[in-house]
Amino acid sequence: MKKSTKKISLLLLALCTLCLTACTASPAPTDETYDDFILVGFSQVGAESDWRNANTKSMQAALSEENGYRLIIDDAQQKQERQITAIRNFIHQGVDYIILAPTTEKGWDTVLLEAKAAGIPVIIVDRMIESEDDTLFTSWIGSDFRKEANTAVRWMEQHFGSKPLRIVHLQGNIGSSAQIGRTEGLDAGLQNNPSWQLVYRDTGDFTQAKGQELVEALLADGLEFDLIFAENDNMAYGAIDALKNAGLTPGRDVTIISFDANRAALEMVITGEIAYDVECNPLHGPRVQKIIEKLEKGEATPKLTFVEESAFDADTITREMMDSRGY
Ligand code: GZL
Repeated sequence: MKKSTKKISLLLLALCTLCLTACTASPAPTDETYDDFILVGFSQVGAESDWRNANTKSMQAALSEENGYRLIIDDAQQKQERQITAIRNFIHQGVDYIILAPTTEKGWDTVLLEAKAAGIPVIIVDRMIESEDDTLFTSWIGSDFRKEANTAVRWMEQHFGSKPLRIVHLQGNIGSSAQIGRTEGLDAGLQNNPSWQLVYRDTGDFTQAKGQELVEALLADGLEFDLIFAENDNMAYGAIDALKNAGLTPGRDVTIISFDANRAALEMVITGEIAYDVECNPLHGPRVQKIIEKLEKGEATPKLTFVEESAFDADTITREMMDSRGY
């Protein structure tokens, strides 16, 4: 597909900009045409976590005007219905590509069929969608969330073996691939380690505030537990604050396992507040840019691309590692 030579009518654009302005993370285009830009609409989950913000920044850096892109970002505030509206607006605006970071796995067929009918390629990033029809998206880039959880469970087995372990499980957004995969991994661990006991499970929506709220309530109820399995760093931060406010020492009184491996969290691995942090790489921008460049040349692109990920504990982490990662 040639670089977009579309002129977008100002009236239509002004209308779309009005309804997008309320919730876009970056200002929608104003009175310019896009003759020499590739126009990309990005429906982002929200701004719920450090991971998410790093993901957005990575997209903005790669799909920049200097690189020949005009990027419109819609922040869905973790609501699927806002993403569906945003995709319809992008179709109206006649974008060249749609990037979707889906809140949950189900419920995308109708709106992605509309994008397909409009001839707009869709690139899925981060989490996966569940659909019988894999022609609804051109490429997917993301993580293997089940593998991430298996890595965490393996570390727990090595460090706790058959010792009794009372586990509090803070889940992410229910129905998101990250939550599904990380929960499945812990469930397999519980199955294979009869001395481990799940004493509490609820969703903290991947946010620090909710993570703190849940753990504060558990402590107030006098629940006894040895380990918190937090499905992202921000919920782990909230849990750590709750433990400290209750006079407990994370890393000594309670073991914290987390996911994402943001820089702030790795600082807590160094201090021992977080015992083990499994990386979930948010830097999808350059990979999406490469896929669009291939599509612009009419070249084939990989359907699925899993990003490389590692994991960190106090014995393995170094400052050089932290400084080399970019988030
Ligand atoms: C994982 C991503 C999750 C992160 C959370 O790829 O979907 O969403 O683990 C983020 O921090 O909110």
